[in-house]
Amino acid sequence: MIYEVKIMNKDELLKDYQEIFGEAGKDVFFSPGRINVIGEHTDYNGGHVFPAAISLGVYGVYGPRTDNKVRLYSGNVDGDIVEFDLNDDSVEKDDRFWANYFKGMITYLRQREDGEKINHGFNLYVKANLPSGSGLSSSAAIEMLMGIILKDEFDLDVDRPSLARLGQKTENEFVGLNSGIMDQFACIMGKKDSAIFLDCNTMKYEYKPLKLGDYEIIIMSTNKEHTLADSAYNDRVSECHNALAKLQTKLDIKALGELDDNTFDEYSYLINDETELKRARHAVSENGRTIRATKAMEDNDLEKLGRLINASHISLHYDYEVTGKELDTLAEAAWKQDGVLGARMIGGGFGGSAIAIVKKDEAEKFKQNVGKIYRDAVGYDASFYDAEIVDGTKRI
Ligand code: GAF
Repeated sequence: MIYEVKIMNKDELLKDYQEIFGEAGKDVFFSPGRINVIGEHTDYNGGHVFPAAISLGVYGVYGPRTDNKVRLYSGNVDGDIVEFDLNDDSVEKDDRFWANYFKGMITYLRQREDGEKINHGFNLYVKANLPSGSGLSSSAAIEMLMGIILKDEFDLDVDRPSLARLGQKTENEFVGLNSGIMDQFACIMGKKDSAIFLDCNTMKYEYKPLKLGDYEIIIMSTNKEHTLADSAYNDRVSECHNALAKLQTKLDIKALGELDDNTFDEYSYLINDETELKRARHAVSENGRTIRATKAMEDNDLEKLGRLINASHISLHYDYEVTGKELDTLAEAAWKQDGVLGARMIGGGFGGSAIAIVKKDEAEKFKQNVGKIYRDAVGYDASFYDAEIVDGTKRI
């Protein structure tokens, strides 16, 4: 299955809003999903990441209300309007779980110093061209959509990195996923045709133009949702924290991301648990690869970039054990095709998506060949997207 990315039209979205809420909407916003060139499961380990915002994401149409009700309607989920009071910070436990990403952001923004500026309710129509559970950060896109809408409409004094932090807090404390900062940061700080080289230890970042010459990035979705992987994700976070605590008995470090491969090697004897050792080894080696890959791209050494991307997948398979049959099938099929520099899984893993860097004139053949190998091995279709690299969450 090969998907055209459907860029939605503002008038169409305003018309939908009018039909749902029976009045005219005020403003329209777009919040992108993300890919990650390299640097997986490094963010919560204080390492580097290299993500970019994409033209697949979530649209939102906002309209103010005079009461305290928040009324949400999703154009992608079958169901009624989700309604709650602005002051209600309870966590939904029903099938409208997606509403929690909005609720978390509202709750935490209202708790800030100028939070009382959010003094009336609103209607919000959301429509995504990004499939949920595709590993392209639909949840972070929603959180940042809500963040920018509240900042703009209520004139809040909050900067974009702080909104990213509140999105992470929503995941960690409201939803229960102990994720890092990468997804929210990529969605809200994205820049057209650039990736963000972010040090998650210091939060220093630099935009690097994605200079791929004759090559392009193809997104490959397994069409296997990764939502059930939340507990396995949290296990990985704890295993890394345990490994870090063991290293801290001899090393003065705050995060695994502070270690290079050699120092890790010398002190790895302290990690007396095989699983924790493998997890930490991935976190440290992936951080090194991310720094080297970014440099390789700056130096126009695309073949080296591709090899490091492949090595990332291998490490995520053997040491981090988050790939699975679907993602391995896509990466391994991609590696065998003509004109491919590199391919790997992205995001949390266990399903979701992978990327490949492919020569533009081989792209169509690539999708046909990899699509067939995947269908034969897995029994259903993968999807391929040609997304563009775009700016972060904004009013359109
Ligand atoms: C998920 C998380 F939300 C991110 O914080 C990051 O850890 C990623 O998995 C793995 O790199 O997308």
